[in-house]
Amino acid sequence: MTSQRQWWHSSTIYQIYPRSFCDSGSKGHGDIKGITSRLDYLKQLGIGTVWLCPIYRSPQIDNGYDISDYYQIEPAYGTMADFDELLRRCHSLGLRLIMDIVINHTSTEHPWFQKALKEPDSPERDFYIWQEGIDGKPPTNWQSKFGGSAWQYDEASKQYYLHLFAKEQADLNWENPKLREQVCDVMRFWAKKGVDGFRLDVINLISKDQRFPQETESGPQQDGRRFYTDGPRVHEFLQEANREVFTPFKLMTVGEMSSTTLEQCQRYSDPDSHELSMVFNFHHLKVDYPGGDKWQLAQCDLISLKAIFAHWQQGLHNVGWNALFWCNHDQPRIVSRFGCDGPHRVFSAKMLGTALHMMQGTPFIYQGEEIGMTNPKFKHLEQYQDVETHNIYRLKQSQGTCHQDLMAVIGDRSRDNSRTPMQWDETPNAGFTRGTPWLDVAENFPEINVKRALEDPDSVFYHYQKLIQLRRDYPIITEGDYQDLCPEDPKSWCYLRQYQEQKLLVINNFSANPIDWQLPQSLPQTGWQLVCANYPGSPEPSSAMTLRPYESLVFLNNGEK
Ligand code: TEU
Repeated sequence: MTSQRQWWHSSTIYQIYPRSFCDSGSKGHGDIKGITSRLDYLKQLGIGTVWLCPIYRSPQIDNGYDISDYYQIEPAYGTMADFDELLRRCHSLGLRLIMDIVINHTSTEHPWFQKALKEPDSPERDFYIWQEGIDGKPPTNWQSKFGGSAWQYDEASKQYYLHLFAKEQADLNWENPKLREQVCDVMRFWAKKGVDGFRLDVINLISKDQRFPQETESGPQQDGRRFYTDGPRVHEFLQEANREVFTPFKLMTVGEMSSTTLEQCQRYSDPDSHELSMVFNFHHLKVDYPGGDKWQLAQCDLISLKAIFAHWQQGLHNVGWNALFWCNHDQPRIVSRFGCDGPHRVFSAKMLGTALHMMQGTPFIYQGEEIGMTNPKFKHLEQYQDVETHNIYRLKQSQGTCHQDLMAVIGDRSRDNSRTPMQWDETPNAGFTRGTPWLDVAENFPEINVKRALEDPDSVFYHYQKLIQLRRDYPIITEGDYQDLCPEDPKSWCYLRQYQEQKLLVINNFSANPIDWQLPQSLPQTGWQLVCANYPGSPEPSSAMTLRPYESLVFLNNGEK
């Protein structure tokens, strides 16, 4: 890699899910004006960049990941003037703004798809992926990520179109150069407005194997994905987009990579490849999926989690660039998942933040994570709104799983766990809206909310603020290498970062019990300075220490003799 540091190497990014962030009125869902009204709060947290989930016009089947017009703002969220004002306010506060762009598919309400459907001879027909069925069955046995076949039959033309997600999200045909031009035009439009970059939705799925083979293997991950994940022309397509848009407009880009590999991500994010700035991968968020199945319950396997981070930290060091994240709008809340959302909530939320933020990469904070928001533990199926949750419920129920078991697994795994409204204060609806919220607010909002967090110097908020500041203050966090000090320990996660003469030691107790811990003989026994902790009065590291439940300690050693 040609190492040249860019602003995003040391920036921390905050993800906003507009529907659930802040309603400036009484509509019941968030809007752009609501976001603008909260920028001072984000500035106080210390983040450098905002990632805005889709705010384009959309029928909202998948909350905006089904775009019907890339050039318009969704009216429910406001107007283009509201967006321009948001961007201006971000920049005037010294915050950057990156947009989420969904270009693997469009809504079936997009005029391109409507034309493709109604005028099969139009050029737009080939903007999508159409195939003949085989003996009255879909062209392949590929499965949609949201359950069921990935193909939808069109009676009029007697052909099927591909949808890797909901049937209302038709996959675009990137083989068509005219379509690629249109996509570049869309990105150029937003770049010209002055946005600072893009988060590219499922970008490693854009190139499909044109032979459209059948899946012949079985298992939860054997759903046809190997024929379109990191597909044959994906690097070529990204290099083209980079040449046309990303480089000319100096954009930062983060690609969402579904079921990818380290080798692929080295290519995507190596500056010499001229593709993307960085990558999200999800391997660390599958350590509680038994056999790769999201819809089966299991605990976090810490040994596997550490092995995955070591693989990615070392594999991208001096090669490409990682995005670091625990949470997003598709994942359950991390404190409920790998921490404790009961008595140890605050300690475990801080520990998880520290474990992640002290690694190499660009950290992403998902709204509410910085105050330790939890899964809502909904009791009724009707409380869930997510298209995936309802599809899976229907599918599993038809296969014989009982309601109670389904509610347990959805309670842990539904994407709505992270989509409940942001908890601002203790007033009705947590201060999120003056109307009826589109998704219920978690019942714990009187205790867990921004107002209380800001009043409490020991809150998760101030710990995250500190983590963000440490990244600014200590280049070792951005630059250092990574070594796991106890990969086989099932309860603690301790790693060492080294940069020039400096060492950063990060010690985390991942359990609710005290554990003994020893400073390895191979490390200096003195000279450690505490830079971050989640309990008061923390000692120097030593050969015999007891770590308290979910304790987390970070020490710096400047290597002075
Ligand atoms: O998600 C891609 C994706 O594959 C997952 O995170 C997905 O939600 C999960 O595998 C389902 O179990 C992106 C967006 O982040 C998500 O919100 C969209 O629904 C999806 O793409 C389609 O655009």
